[in-house]
Parts: sequence; structure tokens; C-alpha cells
Amino acid sequence: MSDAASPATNTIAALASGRDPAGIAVVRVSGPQSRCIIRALIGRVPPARRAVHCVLRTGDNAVIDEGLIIFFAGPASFTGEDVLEFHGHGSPVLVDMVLERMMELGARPAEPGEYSRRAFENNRLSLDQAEATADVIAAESRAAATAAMRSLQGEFARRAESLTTSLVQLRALIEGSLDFPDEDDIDWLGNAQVGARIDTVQNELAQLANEAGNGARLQEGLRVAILGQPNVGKSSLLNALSRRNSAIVTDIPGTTRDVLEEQVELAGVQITLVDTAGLRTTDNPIEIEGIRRARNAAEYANHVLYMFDAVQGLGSEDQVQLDALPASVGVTQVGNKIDLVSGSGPNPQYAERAEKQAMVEISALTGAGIDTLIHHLSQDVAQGVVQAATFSARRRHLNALENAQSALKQARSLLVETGDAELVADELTSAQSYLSEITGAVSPDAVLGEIFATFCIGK
Ligand SMILES: Nc1nc2c(ncn2[C@@H]2O[C@H](COP(=O)(O)OP(=O)(O)OP(=O)(O)O)[C@@H](O)[C@H]2O)c(=O)[nH]1
Ligand SMILES: [Mg+2]
Repeated sequence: MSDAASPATNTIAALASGRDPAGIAVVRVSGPQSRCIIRALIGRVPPARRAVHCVLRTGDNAVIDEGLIIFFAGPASFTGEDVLEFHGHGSPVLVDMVLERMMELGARPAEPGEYSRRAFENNRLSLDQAEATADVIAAESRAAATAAMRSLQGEFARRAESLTTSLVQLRALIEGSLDFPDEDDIDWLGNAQVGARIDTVQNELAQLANEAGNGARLQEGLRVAILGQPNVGKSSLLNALSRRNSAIVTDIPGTTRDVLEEQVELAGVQITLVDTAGLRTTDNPIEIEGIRRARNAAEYANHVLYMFDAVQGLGSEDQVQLDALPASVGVTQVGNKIDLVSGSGPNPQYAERAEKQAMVEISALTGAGIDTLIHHLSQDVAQGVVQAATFSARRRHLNALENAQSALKQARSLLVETGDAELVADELTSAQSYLSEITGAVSPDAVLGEIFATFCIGK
């Protein structure tokens, strides 16, 4: 936002629909000049929210386009300002001419996210709702779009605000005790009672953070990393799952060095599959770097497919690698090359492991078991995220929730250790302000600028 000081005093215009040739294109104008512009175009201001047929003309009366024009009187509009929409032919050339005409009549080109920012500043949307509009547009799967729609409808904001209300009440309770100068602690209120209420808020916050985490995963897509020792068939699996031959496959251990990504969609969730360098001890500096990146990929993954050679079974070296994986990440063990395993029935060793972690046997070469693996990924891994995602969220929200959680934790220990009402209340205040970052009740201009700058123009 280059002109942050007076954005609302400008009238902005932009194409609101897609850039490609289409049946219809919608040009949207927002701001105080909207009324004058519509009057200049069709000779009058039509009744609000009523589509009126019109022929748009240049200043010299030459026809530009023909379509429908709709006037929305502020504050009952998307931005809260006077808005006009022109629905014309979806020709990029005509759209440019229509926009030029709007500029002649006093509008200026909108900056990215400027409509949404105005909607936020005029209290038509909370900040997370404005973000949800961008997420709805950018959603790459049905589940992500549905979750973003729920946030847009205020689900996330309502939950965050209800927690804020609990915090405000609790603070009032504690700060009440500060009005009695003779009391230097809040014991008379009952520390146990205050503690119990902090616990309740903490639990609700943890639940909200958990759901927001799922919402964010859905939005960002799941990252599933394929790890294992060299030559077990990781790249072959990436190729099989993505149905592309993007990864180089050879029988030379240590083929893959770079981290390679492919996108697939399972159960309505966008999944980034990550192929990595085989894990082993080596002196080769290129491979060492590859292995470092492989471990890094595991850190950032939501789920790991740990592959091993089914002929050799899961060995002690595999166990070392499995134990080194981050504790928070889900793991499925994938025994590969079952086409080479003679005899029938699973090796007893697998059955034993299966109780602890999911196990699937496949052959990346023949395709045996791949369907089972896909079913497992979509039902147990992706579906879990879809079901748990009640609304969409972003990393920014997760950070805010995390900070609020730490502040509450701090409040809880100060209560036990010092019983000092003022200190406890301070922590509750900071938890509250972290929560307000979600809906944008308290947001510095720089933060807002950063958020809206990532939106597309016309949104
Ligand atoms: N028989 C058989 N061979 C396989 C199977 N999957 C992979 N291979 C072979 O095993 C060798 C190694 O496969 P890759 O996919 O390159 O293994 P990788 O784990 O990516 O190996 P690195 O990149 O070196 O870590 C190749 O010769 C593959 O053709 C399988 O299911 N059955
Ligand atoms: Mg490989």
C-alpha cells in the first residue's frame, strides 16, 4: 500500500474477474467517486443493487462495451464504500478500454488486496476473514476451499473472539482484587478458582490451536517426505505415486542428491510428495549435503513414508534412522520390492512393527500394493486433516495462538509461584492481544500492508 495515509479517499478500479477471455468480465469501482462515475456513464444513479442494462461509451460517445451495471451504496457493499460493478464482455481488450474510461472519470488502478483492505478497515470483514477470501480464491482442493469458506463466514473469528471474552472476564476478576490496596495477592479470590479458569481457557486455546493447525495444513497442503536408505526405491515410489518419471532411478546407491517435489491430490487434499537422498554414512560431500536436506525435509513434513528393502527386512540401521525422525511427524513404514520376496505371507517382523506404526508392502516396480498405499495416505493421513479442519488458517494465526498459549502458561506459573495479581493480569493482557492479532483488532499498519500485498489485484 503505497498511499496508506489516505487510501479511503481514493476511488479505485480493477478487473474483479479472471484475466483470460471469458463470457463475462466484471470491472469493479470502489470509493467516493463511484456515484459521479456511474452518473457520467449512464446519466443517472440507478437504485442500489439493481442490475441496469447499459452501453458504455468513451468521452467522444464511441461505444466501448455493452452490459449490466450495478450500484451498491455504502456501507452496504463489499468494501463498505460506494461501489459500482460493470459486467461486460470477457474480452481482455475491452476490459482495458473500460478500465481506461473509469480512470478518465476519476478512478485510479487498485493495488493488490486494496478492496479487501478497505472491507477490513470499514469493519465489513475481520482480518482472518479477509485472508480467507484470498484463501478461497487460491484453494487448490475442494477441502481447502470449503474450510476457507467457513473462515470467511466467521467461524475462526467467532472462536477467537469467544476466547478473548473469557480472558477479559478472567482479567476483570483478577484486576478487581487490585482495587483493594490492602491485599497484595489474590488469595482472597481463591487462587485455585483463578487457576481453574486459566486451565479452562488454556484447554480451549489448545483445541483452537489444534484445529487451526489442521486448517493451515489443508491450506498449505500436506508435505509427505519419502525417506530411507539408498537404493530402497524412494525415487521409484515418487514416480509411481505422481505418475510421472520426474526422478532419476538407477541401481546405483546414492542416485538422488537433491530434494525433489511432486504434487498429487488425494481425498481432496493437496499433497506435496518429497523424494530425498538415501540416508547413510558417506564421505561424499555432495551426498552429505543431500542427506542433510533429506533430514530437513523430514522436519518440515507432516508425514514420512519410511522405505526399506523388503528382501532384507527392516534392519538396525533403519531403526536408527526411524528413531532420529522428529517425534511430531507421523510415519508409515513402506516395505518395497515385494516382487523379489519369495514365499507368501508377511515376514513376522513386519507384523510386529505394524502394531506400532502403519506398515504397507509394495513393489514400486510392478505397482503391487500402490493402491493400498494410496488408500492409506488418503484415508488415514489426508482424510484425518480434512475431518479435523473446521476452518482455514494461516501460519500467522498459528504463531499468534502459540504466543497466546505461552502467555497463559506464564500466567499459570506466576499464579502458583508468586500469587501476584498484577503479574498474572499482565500475562492475560498479552495473551489477549495475541488473540486479537487473528481478527486484526490490534494490527500495526506494516503487518496489514504485508498481508494485503500478497492478495491479487481486484480482490
Ligand atoms: N525389483 C524391484 N526393483 C525396484 C523396485 N523399486 C525400485 N527398484 C529398483 O531399485 C533401484 C533403486 O531405485 P531408486 O528408486 O533409484 O531408489 P532410491 O531409494 O531412490 O535410491 P537413492 O536415490 O540412491 O537413495 C533401481 O534399480 C530400481 O529399478 C521394486 O519394487 N522392485
Ligand atoms: Mg532416489
